[in-house]
Amino acid sequence: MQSNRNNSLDPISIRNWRWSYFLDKTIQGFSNFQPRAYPIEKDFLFRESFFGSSSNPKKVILETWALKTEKIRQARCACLQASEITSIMNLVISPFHYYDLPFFGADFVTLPIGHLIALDLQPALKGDMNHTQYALGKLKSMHANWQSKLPSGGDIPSDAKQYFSQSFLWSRIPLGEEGDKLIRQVIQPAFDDYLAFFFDLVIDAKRVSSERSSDLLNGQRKYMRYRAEKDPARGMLRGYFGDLWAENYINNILFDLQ
Ligand code: DBV
Repeated sequence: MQSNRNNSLDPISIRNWRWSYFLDKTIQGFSNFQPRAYPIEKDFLFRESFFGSSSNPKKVILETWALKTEKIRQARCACLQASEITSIMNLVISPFHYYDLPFFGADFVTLPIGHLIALDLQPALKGDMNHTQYALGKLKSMHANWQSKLPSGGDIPSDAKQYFSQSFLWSRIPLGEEGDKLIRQVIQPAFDDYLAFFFDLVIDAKRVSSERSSDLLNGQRKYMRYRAEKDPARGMLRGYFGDLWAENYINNILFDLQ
């Protein structure tokens, strides 16, 4: 199927993609920040493939939305729908390193086993109090409120812990009506809270010294390298779209600051 997506700001058109509410809110939020398209080749803006048995092939579609602004180096969203169940939104907003800002990360994943929800303002410099103070106060109480209404996400890889703040909203939710209700009544307002809080940080952010910028750049690169190396979707992306394309997508589009 031919794609009508020519640049990264063109709307996503995946039928029955379950996470459209969240991307719509993100697009709305950025409309006040003079967004510009982010340079992405057509081959990564839209990709379609088939999997399963040849007698009953199932379709998988992946579309990439992205933008940049004065203070945001790259905001990008990998939007994937495979057949009826598997539906993924992987959103990362990366500020320029000359602003003392965290990443905004949302990994919303629906698989036949259930929904996985990872939402956080992720530190570029976890050990630096000046950098991580954003995760205290208001964000911490937001986290306490919403996390208390959700089942826990369970353990995460120990070497991943350094890339999450103490306000990391993490949950594994069952499929079905109960799960849909939790997404509507908890995940949607939680996302709105976290995103609004992030945009407030962006509005207030002032350029930092070149010395501070290089510390932040090192921290950002370490985060991007970790995520590119340990991407939990690597196997899935390789299975659907081939090793070469998947590695290109992960290293040169999704986590392109290494
Ligand atoms: N995760 C990605 C990208 C995805 C994606 C680019 C395009 O970084 C999907 C898709 N995440 C995805 C899938 C799974 C997870 C799991 C398909 C399920 C894998 C499976 O169970 O088979 C947050 N995502 C996870 C997990 C975490 C996150 C903690 C569970 C642990 C795991 O399976 O590794 N955000 C994600 C993450 C980091 C982050 C791993 C690391 C710093 O910032």
